[in-house]
Amino acid sequence: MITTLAGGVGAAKLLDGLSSIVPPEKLTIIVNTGDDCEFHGLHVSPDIDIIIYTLAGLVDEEKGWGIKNDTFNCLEMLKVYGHETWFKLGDRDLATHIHRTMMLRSGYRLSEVTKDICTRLGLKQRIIPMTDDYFATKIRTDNETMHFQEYLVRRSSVDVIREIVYDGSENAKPAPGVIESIMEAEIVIVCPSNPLVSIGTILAVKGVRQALRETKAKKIAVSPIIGGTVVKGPADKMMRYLGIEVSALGVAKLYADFLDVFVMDEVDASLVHDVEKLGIKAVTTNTLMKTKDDRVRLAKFVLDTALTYRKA
Ligand code: FO1
Repeated sequence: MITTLAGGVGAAKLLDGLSSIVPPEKLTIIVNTGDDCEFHGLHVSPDIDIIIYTLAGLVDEEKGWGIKNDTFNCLEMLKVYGHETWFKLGDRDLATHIHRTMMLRSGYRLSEVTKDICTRLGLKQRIIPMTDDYFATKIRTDNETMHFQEYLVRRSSVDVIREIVYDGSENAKPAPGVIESIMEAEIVIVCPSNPLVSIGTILAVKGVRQALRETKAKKIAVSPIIGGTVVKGPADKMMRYLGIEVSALGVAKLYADFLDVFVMDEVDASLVHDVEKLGIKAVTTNTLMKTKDDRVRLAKFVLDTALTYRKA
């Protein structure tokens, strides 16, 4: 069994590669829900949807989120009615949020709704939200505290960050299957996602970090930082503002208490020695995933490395 910790676009690409080589029933994907937000009365789970749409072949590949060839008629009409439309929800995408919200209002948990959406879209991988409980990632600046989507999308990540707030983390319990899938896995893969607001949120859910320390699984992570910058998203800016070294080494330090193996890009080969001083085996390869072949090649590399290191 392979269990993965995942954020949005970067994770979805690696998971797409993994899905080409791992039977779906052997793959569990634990997904960040700190980005979840309510828009127009609907519960939107961006990272869950990015992963589901990617694995179902529905995603808008250019943007990495949303559904390909979607239209935005509903949003245009909402704008006529004076509603804010900075978060671009396509017409077909809206159907997912309507379905999710209806099920949640009928009393189903987010994990049950996610399973239902996966089944209806023909996915056999086990996709689990990190928690069924309220959990919202918020960004504190000098003047205000705002939801992560407001910081990321509405304000294009321009603000100076003072603190990341994991609102709800004190009460949020892991969703059914989260701890079990970590404890029972042979390999746990930490996807190349934002270490603070995608993976950091999952690690902030009660018991997850402890499970990662205790599991007998081989734990391997792929760095989202390549040569000091990020492929997509604000991870580098966020790390800088919070005084964390913006490098693969900075990411490795955040995972050092549980990680066995760290996969970095070839351009970061000079950091191998420093990562290994943390007690983590460091390996390098080309980690950019521009094509489907890149996704499959990196997924194979991660699996082979985890298995090789197990035998050593
Ligand atoms: N990202 C944007 O930059 N702009 C958007 O308008 C936007 C809409 C959106 C709608 C549905 C969805 O599932 C994701 C969407 N995203 C959008 C992506 C999302 O904000 C982030 O990339 C993730 O939360 C981070 O993983």
